[in-house]
Amino acid sequence: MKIQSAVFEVSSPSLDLCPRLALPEFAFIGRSNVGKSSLINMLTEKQTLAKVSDRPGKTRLMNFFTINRNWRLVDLPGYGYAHVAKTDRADFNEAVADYLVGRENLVCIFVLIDSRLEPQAIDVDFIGWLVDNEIPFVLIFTKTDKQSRSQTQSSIGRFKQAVLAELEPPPPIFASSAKTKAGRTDILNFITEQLDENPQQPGGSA
Ligand SMILES: Nc1nc2c(ncn2[C@@H]2O[C@H](COP(=O)(O)OP(=O)(O)OP(=O)(O)O)[C@@H](O)[C@H]2O)c(=O)[nH]1
Ligand SMILES: [Mg+2]
Repeated sequence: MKIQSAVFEVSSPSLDLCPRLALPEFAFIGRSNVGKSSLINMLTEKQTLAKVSDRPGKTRLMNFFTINRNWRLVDLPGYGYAHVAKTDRADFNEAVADYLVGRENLVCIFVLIDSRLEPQAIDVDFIGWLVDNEIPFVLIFTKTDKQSRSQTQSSIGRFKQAVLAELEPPPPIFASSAKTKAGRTDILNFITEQLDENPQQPGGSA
């Protein structure tokens, strides 16, 4: 897919203030600093579209970006940072939980995982929360430029074994680097397939 336009639309603190439902949405979530905003900039090839920072907790609101005028990327606040609400299993922003459970035009949730780390409790808990709520997701292992390809592959292997072994069907998995653009084509192709299966609702409401 060619990205012809990528435009910031709105930031929202809560589900009821999110933009109208008309366009299919693809949301990015993961631990603070895992690289969500950087990945959005890499996919759109607009380095200043989403705000990137070394300081964890940069993204505090749900940020909506309209792509090619007919679908959206959504940059969600990271979990594992201050100002979060406790749920049974996970520790993250309450508005994000409302969005993930209740957003009707949400096509796909990309959960970002740092490819360099052993499975982290916070990610395992978050994935457990998605599974408990029967919310499908896709995994993207980030920052692969920081290590060798074989280190990334063994890290993904350990994650599959420790966290995903009982998941049926297993989630799709991608590996990415905002620096080298690794994963860009695969992720955009996946989004294209999903858009074909979930076309824009003509005159979508709300
Ligand atoms: N080398 C390298 N650095 C990356 C990559 N992705 C992100 N970073 C760096 O990691 C830091 C955090 O990136 P962000 O994109 O702001 O992370 P985030 O997940 O949006 O963080 P929050 O908004 O705080 O939740 C920044 O210093 C980025 O430059 C990557 O693929 N490779
Ligand atoms: Mg961010």
